Amino acid sequence: MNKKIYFAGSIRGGRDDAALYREIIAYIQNTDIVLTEHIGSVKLEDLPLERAGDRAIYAQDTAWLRESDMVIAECSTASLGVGYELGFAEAHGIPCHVFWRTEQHLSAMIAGDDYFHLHPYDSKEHLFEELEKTLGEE
Ligand code: 6K6
Repeated sequence: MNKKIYFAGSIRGGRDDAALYREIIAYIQNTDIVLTEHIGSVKLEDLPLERAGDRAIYAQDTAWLRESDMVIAECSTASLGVGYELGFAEAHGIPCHVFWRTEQHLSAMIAGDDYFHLHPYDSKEHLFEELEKTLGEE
């Protein structure tokens, strides 16, 4: 309960799954704190961090990563930023849970790294079941 969760999802990698990110964020917020609620936002250009520029985004996100208890990444839409965040979190010893739809191809650099807890899913119901178990674990 009340863990600080860094939710990671694609932004410049593509926003096709933005609505799914919003649902995942809302689900996590039933029990825990999401540091990165903006990942589900609709209009990125309206948000203060995007206007602040890339250095400010990097500084804020790495600070949030350092203070997080767990990273939950939705990787169905490939994203350089999410891959970087997972590597950063591993280097800092933060538990990382990676979710992706089985019809997508997860990068071998994530799928082949035993540090990551992998959660392939084939339906939304399956995704939320896995998420519930994950949030109850630590
Ligand atoms: C505001 C609302 C949504 O986006 C913004 C401004 N841009 C970013 N703000 C915060 N974090 C960002 C932003 N752009 C990328 N990131 C971080 O990288 C997020 O934590 C995502 O998990 C990840 C996405 O990377 P790309 O390569 O898909 O952009």
